[in-house]
Amino acid sequence: MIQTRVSRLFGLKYPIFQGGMAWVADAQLASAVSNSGGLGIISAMNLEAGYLREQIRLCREMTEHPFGVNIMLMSPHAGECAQVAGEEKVPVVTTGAGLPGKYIPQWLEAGVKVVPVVPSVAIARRVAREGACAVIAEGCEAGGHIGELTTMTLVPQVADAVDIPVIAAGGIADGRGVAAALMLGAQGVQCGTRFLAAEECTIPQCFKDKVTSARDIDTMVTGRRLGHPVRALKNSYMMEFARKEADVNTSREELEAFGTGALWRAARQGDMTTGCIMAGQAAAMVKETLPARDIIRSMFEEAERLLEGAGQWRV
Ligand code: TUI
Repeated sequence: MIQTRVSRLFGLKYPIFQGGMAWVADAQLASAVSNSGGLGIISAMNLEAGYLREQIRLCREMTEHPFGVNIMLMSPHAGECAQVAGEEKVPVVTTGAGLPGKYIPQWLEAGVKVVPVVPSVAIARRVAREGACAVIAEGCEAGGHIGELTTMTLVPQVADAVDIPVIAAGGIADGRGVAAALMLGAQGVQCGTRFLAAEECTIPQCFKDKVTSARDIDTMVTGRRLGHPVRALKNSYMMEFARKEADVNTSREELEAFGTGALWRAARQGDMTTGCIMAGQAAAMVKETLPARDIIRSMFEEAERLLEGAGQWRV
């Protein structure tokens, strides 16, 4: 068994977090991952706090294991969601798309473990100083809102820079990725794209089919001009976004409006043409839909075999 500082700190059988994907990561997926020995995470998305409270309570009915909540800091409702996470005393809060500093004291006060996603060494150092108990170092192979650095370069630098445990994210979808992440100095992994194709994931089948049929070069990044780049599968929507973004006559407001509701259309309405099918580069490594339990077990069995053999490698 691969036991690490991350599995011990969060009380997990396997040191794996499920990414807090907006419009995807609900109580059903989170409880399935937590019941399988990982840390399931509910996304607060950009909705009001009532939705989050309801999902937290639903999740508690479906699992006795620890789970977490992801607060997307760009949400206009981040403040009220941060408060609900504290009031409900969720075991773990992860944050994304911003700096969580102003919320950390209230979470620590409530006994919540804080684990921000960090795209750089400087931000990792900053949140460690502010009270985070671990960080998720996410490379730009990931889906959704991303930073600039790759997992391969970010993880070892963050591991050298902070004393708290590091969880690697971005591009990890199998046991080779888990083993590599541990070799880079991480003590755990976070996977988003792999869980898009979990049986318990409630997105439409057509979204899962897009993931399992994706090739290596099927994702693209748009939104750099807005300061929040987003990786998703190539489709008409993403091509049109790229065209508008390159056109100097497209205003910032128009571009932002074009982004609004696009992920919801793909993930909840099954709109594969004018929706934004957010997924990471690891989509090409996801071949089949499986129960969360089988995804996690096979990843860690493979990683264990690889790490056992690592000492005998010769070039
Ligand atoms: O947050 C994510 N991934 C997301 S959020 C999301 S919802 C969305 N929808 C449409 C447009 C934009 C977002 C979809 N995917 N991942 C975690 C993550 N956090 N990646 C990068 C960061 C990050 C970036 C900058 C964390 C901190 C940070 O601080 C610097 C700053 O300037 O805020």
